[in-house]
Amino acid sequence: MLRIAQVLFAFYATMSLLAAQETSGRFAVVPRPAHVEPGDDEFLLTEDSRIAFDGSDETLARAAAELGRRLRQSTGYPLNLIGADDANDGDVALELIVDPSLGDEGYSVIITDNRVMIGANGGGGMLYGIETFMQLLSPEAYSSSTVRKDEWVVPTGVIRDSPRFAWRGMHLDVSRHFFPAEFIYRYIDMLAMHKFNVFHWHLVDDQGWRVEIKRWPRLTEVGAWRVDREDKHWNAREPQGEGDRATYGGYYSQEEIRDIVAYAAERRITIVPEIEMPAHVTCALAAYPQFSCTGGPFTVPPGGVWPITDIYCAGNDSTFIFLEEVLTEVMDLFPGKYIHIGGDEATKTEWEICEKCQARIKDEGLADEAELQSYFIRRMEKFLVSKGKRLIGWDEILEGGLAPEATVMSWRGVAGGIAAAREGHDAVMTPTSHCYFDYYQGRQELEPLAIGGYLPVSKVYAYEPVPDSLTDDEAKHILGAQANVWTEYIPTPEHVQYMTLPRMAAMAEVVWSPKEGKEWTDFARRLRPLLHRYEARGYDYARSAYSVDPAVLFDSAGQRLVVSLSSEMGTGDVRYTLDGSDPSAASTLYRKPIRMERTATLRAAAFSGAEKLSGVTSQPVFVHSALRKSVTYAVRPVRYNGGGDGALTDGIRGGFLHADGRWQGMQGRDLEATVDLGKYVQIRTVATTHLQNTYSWIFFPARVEYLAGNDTTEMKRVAVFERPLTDEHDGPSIIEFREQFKNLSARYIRVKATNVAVCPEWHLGAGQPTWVFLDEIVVE
Ligand code: TNX
Repeated sequence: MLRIAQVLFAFYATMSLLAAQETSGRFAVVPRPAHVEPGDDEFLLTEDSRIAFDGSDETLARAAAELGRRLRQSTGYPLNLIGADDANDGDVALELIVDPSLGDEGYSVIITDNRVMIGANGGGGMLYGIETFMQLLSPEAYSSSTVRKDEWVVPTGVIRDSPRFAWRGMHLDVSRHFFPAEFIYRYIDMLAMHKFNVFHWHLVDDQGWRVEIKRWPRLTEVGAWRVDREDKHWNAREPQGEGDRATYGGYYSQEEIRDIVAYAAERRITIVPEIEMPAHVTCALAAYPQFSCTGGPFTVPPGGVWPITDIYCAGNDSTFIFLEEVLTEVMDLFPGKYIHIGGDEATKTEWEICEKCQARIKDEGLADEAELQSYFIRRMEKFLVSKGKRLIGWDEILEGGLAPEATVMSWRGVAGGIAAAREGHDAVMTPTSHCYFDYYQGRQELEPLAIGGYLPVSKVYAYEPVPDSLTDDEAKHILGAQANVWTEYIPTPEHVQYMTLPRMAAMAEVVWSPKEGKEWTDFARRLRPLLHRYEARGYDYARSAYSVDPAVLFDSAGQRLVVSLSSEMGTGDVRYTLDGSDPSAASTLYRKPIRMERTATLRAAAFSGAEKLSGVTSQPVFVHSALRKSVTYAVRPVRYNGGGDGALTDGIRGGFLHADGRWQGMQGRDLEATVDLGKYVQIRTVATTHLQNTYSWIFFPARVEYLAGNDTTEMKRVAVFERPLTDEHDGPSIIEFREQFKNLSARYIRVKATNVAVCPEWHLGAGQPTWVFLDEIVVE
């Protein structure tokens, strides 16, 4: 205690004011610490460095062992453990201090030119202090094999740090795809590295039951296995048929779970298990159909199920006895305070016609099925509370009235969290808009198939968990935030890492670091060494934040299209080509917006020296006669009308993402657009593009016609294209129609795209209206 105070005094006295104003200066710690005072000297960790601590304290002994283990691994130095009083120049000292302002999880790291001191009130803070110290070394400190160096340089300075929120969560869905126990350990390491303290383990969903329950063995014997349709798109997987063997899946034994829980606890991570109810449980009903309203039979679905109508029967008392027995074993495995009971997305059509459910509604004086769900959750809460636990559930548990002590996880936006906090309930924020790591993190054409959406790392970073509309008292109920990793489209551990890193780092900063001083460019700068730490650990991670985003703009002064290039990271050299070739380290360096003189495809990537940091972004730009000419529609598109009225003649075509803000789409009817070229001109070519993505009910047009004329009332058909209807699902694909003319002059060009009109027999939406899409009418 005394020693730290003395050093601190000396240190502050010599520190320059300028350095103090710097936020994170020479330190590249993620999440950003609350207070950083950079020095201007360095400490050298060498072969002679030792770890000093008071050996009679068990917390310190454990922390010292952990720090020693980690440092030995990468440096190869002996790092002997010594008593606190033997500490000398060049050593790293761990000390328990008494500093209420740091709380249970806070710590300080003080580095002078001859000593490192990590101080905390207890074990939690000490672990975080060690993690921070590790990040002050070069990234190879995270390597599991020895990196030979004579010395490891650590910048001097003082860090005092404690977290902003108590709930710093990461979730993982192991039902949609199962990941073996060894990956769960790795995932916990990833969380620990980012100072998360909650692992929300989504153990149950329709597609697989993943936790061994001894009293109800068929939950895993049957419920953990499904027919293997991994070769098909998630939403195009046929249910298990007669004679199909359910071979795909897996589960965690109770023994494995106990070991994982202990491993997490050593890293100060509490596991919150999620046992879904009353919906998202087809796997449980496949094992025990007696707990459904209909009695089944059911099979474990190998892919998407929507809507979810096969749910637990709420009228049957044995359902509750079953669930209580399941939860009893779950509570025995997971010592944490919270049990997550799901509660989301229950379609209650079976309850509406189930005699037992209706009898329950009557007997309990409930108004409707929404209140029956509320009854269900309250009943489970009573049970959990009687065992000293707390219930947490998705925001649907607000419907029909919230159980008395429940905590709400707000996912459908933030309204659920706000409502809960106003009612005096705790809430954890996890809105899809900022927290869904199953969404795309970069340009779709450069990313592996994902569920949809767009959540780049900078948007995660921008998230603020406490809504403005809450009073200070209400805001106290916002425990923190969490990112969710749903795995419908994430089949492997490597892919989980790719989807979570580095977005997890941004979320870590949202929940750990102070709101003040948040700045994207500062984070982006600290992200680079973090990515090198990922490499040292052997983690797969996404470089999507480096990829180049083009913005095509019309320069009205110069009357031409210009393209400006940027990336989220804003670092690295952007290089590009206009001849269709792949950019290399020798290609033109981007300095200022590029003027487009003619139709070309701009291809760009980020480089650091000779190393290519990103994928190649392709942006075709069309410089043609209809550019910026006015367009009128027979019926104006409404929902998909990206770019407004000028979008069909803005020089840019829509891409694979139907909601990319470029496409014009029409549902259930044809799309007809007419371009006014302004004067009578000779026309050599007309071309249009169209999108198909049957999963989103978008089909290529059945027929496309081009008409030309000098007057909109008298137009002549000049080209026709027919397109057979696809007889199977087709993900995002784009088709171009193009017609060349020898002798055509006109002022108006009309494009008529005939909609398929209704989804075919084989489609989930059979008989429902389809979309037809069109972008850029190119006229040359
Ligand atoms: C909604 S979030 C779900 C999950 C899906 C997820 C996909 C929530 C409570 N329910 O079942 O996996 O969307 O993004």
